[in-house]
Amino acid sequence: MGFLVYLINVLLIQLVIVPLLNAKVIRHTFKVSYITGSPDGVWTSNILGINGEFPGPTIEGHQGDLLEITVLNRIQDGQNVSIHWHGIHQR
Ligand SMILES: [Cu+2]
Repeated sequence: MGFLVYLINVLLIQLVIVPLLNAKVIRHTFKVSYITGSPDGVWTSNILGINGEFPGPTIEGHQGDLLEITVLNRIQDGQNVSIHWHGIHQR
């Protein structure tokens, strides 16, 4: 029983406390607008880009970090914009 408590404490510290102590706030500003591009490599057309790029910028962080993303709608014809992410576990 004593070893199990020790193991749980070690895991708690390593998986929860240490990441929180090293956590950072990572801020990005995404300006969404039309750009000219050919994401399929064939046809060039107006596509939505972020900060003039497609695909958008890479966001890097570590467990426990807080991501603060400001999205500015700069779509020239006044459309609404929404952002979502794929491929990561989010809370
Ligand atoms: Cu999607």
